Amino acid sequence: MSPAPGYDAVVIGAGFAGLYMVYRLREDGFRVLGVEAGDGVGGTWYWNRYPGARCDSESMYYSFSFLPEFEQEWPLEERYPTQPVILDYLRTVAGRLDLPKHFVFGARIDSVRYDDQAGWWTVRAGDRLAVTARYVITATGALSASNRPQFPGAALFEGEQHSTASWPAEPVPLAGRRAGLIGTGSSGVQVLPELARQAQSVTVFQRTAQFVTPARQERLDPRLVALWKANYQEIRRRTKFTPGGIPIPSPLRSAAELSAAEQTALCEEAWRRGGIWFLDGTFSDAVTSLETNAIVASFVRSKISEIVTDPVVAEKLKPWTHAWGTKRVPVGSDYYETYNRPNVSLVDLRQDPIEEITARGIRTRSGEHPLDVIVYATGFDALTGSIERLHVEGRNGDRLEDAWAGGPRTYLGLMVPGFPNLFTITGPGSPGVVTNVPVAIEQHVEWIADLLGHARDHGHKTVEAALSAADEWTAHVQDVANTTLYPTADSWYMGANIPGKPRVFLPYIGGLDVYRQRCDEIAAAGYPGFELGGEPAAAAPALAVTPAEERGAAEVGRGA
Ligand code: NA7
Repeated sequence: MSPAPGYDAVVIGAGFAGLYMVYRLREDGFRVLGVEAGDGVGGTWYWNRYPGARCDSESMYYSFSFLPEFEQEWPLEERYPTQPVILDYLRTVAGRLDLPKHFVFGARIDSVRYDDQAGWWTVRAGDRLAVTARYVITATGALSASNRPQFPGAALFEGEQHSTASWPAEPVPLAGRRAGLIGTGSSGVQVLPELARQAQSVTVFQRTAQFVTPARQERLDPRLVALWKANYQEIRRRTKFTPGGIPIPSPLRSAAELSAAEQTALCEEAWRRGGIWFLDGTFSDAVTSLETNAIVASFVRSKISEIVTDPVVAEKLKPWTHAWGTKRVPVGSDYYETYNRPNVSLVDLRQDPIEEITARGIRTRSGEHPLDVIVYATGFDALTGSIERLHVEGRNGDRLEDAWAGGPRTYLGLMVPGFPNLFTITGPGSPGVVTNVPVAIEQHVEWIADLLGHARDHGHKTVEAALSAADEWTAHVQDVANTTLYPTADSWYMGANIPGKPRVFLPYIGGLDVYRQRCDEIAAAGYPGFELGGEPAAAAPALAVTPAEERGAAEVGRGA
């Protein structure tokens, strides 16, 4: 018998992607181990448990589509699901599918190495776990490697410091305390109103003003939910063939086709409906035409003036540094309104930058702001960070960080040349983060599982992206982005939020529908652009395990 790795596949992460990948591969008869850094399932929704955390996608779309019976049972109560609701959903799904027993929890992977001779990977989490597997699938989330800027003096601060991206499980006491909030992206926009409600005062340290869209959170009408559930399968079917994973009609007309009064009426109506209706529902050319973009931007600025009573604060909140939509647009509840509270103040870091953190607070150029709690809502090393932090070494010991030093190069966002049998769900070059993410995840998972089934059926031991295919796809990702205004902004889409990160457009914005079709065509044609083959050559230990892993492996039943 030829030597075999311990598992067919190791899946890293237990969010939407990891749970479904483990489930699907097990259904297909593969021996799979899931590994997760957190103590439980949930991924993003496990870590981002700050007050006010919720999803920007509406409840009826933000779930798995492969559980038709369960989706009838699961209650849909609010327009946008909150973090506790989504975490409960994922825990319930995991429990129903009996998935936790196939995971090792509390194990943060810090080394993923390919053995050229054996043709398999060794995956380690410190001294907690070491396993071998033919395939490694990263389900680590595109927005999970958090970015916490190191301000001078931070270690001296005598109060508490927390990141929204790894918020404590227990509530952080805020009553009677002075909070400082750094960052006004989606997380900062969500947490601010909650901080303001609970804390004695909040000082917001804003580096870039944002175009925030009102969420219009509300209880869902049970009659609407019933209608929804009666038609769920058809809605799901349609959802799969939309660019963004949400079946709302795309605007057909450019701003130029409308009179000024019609433009304003359209913006007003989209603003009234909130959320996706404003993000994707105004003009067909909102992120491709500078003129149209200026109309939308100017409309949002006018709303800021209407809502924020202090004109000086309103001016500071108006974005002028980037085109509307080119940085991820936060969807907020009472965000601008919160600046009308007497306990909220705003520091514009472009005028008054942070110089240091002191024992008592944050010192900006104009003076010290005394604080008891500092909240960092400073974002993520998006798309590449969570994969690079695994310290992946592929063929010949080549490091992924080196392969991506000039920017990530992938085929379909799913594979990297030189890293055989490694798959990256929602990796750079995937449309994931510019869609309703679970819909993209399901596409990726199903497509990867089909490819692994194909490889097994045809006796292939390795699957690898061809260099030429990856180069072509990577160039295509940039070409599509360059037809829009997106690359003009300093955004995490461009890697601009991380000092030293190469400036390339990271996600694929050609649309999930177009992407899906391309993937389907590739599968139907026998996977051109992928090299299939490579019989593993030499003997290697069947399973490399540390004592801790023996316990872990016993816990998970070795995926059998
Ligand atoms: P974002 O959207 O990257 O926002 C991070 C915020 O933190 C943003 O306002 C940044 O300003 C600010 N930031 C980052 N570094 C600093 C430093 N050094 N000093 C001051 N301010 C800083 O992350 P979120 O967590 O809000 O949202 C991420 C995604 O998660 C979101 O888009 C959804 O898809 C879910 P900047 O704009 O870079 O000037």
